[in-house]
Amino acid sequence: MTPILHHYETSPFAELVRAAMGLKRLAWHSVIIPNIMPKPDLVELTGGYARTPVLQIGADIYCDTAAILQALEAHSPEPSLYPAPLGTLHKVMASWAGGPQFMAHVGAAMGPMPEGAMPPAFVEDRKARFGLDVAALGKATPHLVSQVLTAANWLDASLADGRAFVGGEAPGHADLAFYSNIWFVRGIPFAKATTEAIFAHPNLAAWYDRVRALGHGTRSEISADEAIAIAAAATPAPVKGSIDAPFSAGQLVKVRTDGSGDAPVAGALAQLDPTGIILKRTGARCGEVAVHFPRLGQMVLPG
Ligand SMILES: N[C@@H](CCC(=O)N[C@@H](CS)C(=O)NCC(=O)O)C(=O)O
Repeated sequence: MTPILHHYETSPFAELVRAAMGLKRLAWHSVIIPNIMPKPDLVELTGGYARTPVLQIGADIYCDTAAILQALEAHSPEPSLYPAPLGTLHKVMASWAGGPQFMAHVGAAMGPMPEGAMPPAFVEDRKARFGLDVAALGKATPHLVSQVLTAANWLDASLADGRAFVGGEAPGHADLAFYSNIWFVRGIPFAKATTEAIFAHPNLAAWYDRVRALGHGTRSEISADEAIAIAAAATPAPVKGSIDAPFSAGQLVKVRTDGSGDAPVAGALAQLDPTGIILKRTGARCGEVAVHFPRLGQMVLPG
């Protein structure tokens, strides 16, 4: 079944997944979603999760890049996103890149934007959902740039022994996570000074070109309605994992991103173990779907 990515062009986490499609040389369908709320077609599939990106394989819906990359790895194991010798350590590095370093890169890139450069509706959305304070961001920018340049220095030093990628000769999840942060800064003209400071690191600059050369695989556009029809016609894949105590199979729970005001997703528990969370739920248009989350960073609440 062809993977479907629900995304928009300027999202760094979406770029991470597009690059994963390139690494695996996959053919995939693209559904463009709004970059602000509301997102009714996306929420029809997820049950509430509204971040970007979301992956769909038939009636299985994957929220968060951690769950998405794991799904792509299972869908198409070679070449691996977790090559030796780092293997699963790629996830550890990607969670740092996608956590504190993501905030630093986005802040460093957007902080220098003059007032009015961001559309008012975008500013309002990010204020309501993530507490964006444009004036405070402007003041924090020098600090955030220092965090970005520390990561750039570490990455450059890691590559100084001549390795092609973070873990050696083969690219993996960590490369994509570092790359997508830098890709975002590089795409904002107001952040030119920071971009130049990042790319002044020669090992990093050559590595960036190697990751970019992975491409995005073979992309073809479909509509949100078509994606929802594909979910309605499909059945969720069999669940392989187990359920950790004190929860039980079929129990109604809510899953919410830890530390966020994001809407929770309600459903019947089908899996809850260190490899991930799966809820079964039914949407009016998509029918029964299995919604997948990573275990790290998600809170599971009874009822
Ligand atoms: N931990 C999530 C983070 C996703 C995330 O925060 N994405 C940003 C865009 S890059 C987002 O959802 N912004 C709000 C939106 O797109 O509506 C992941 O790894 O996928």
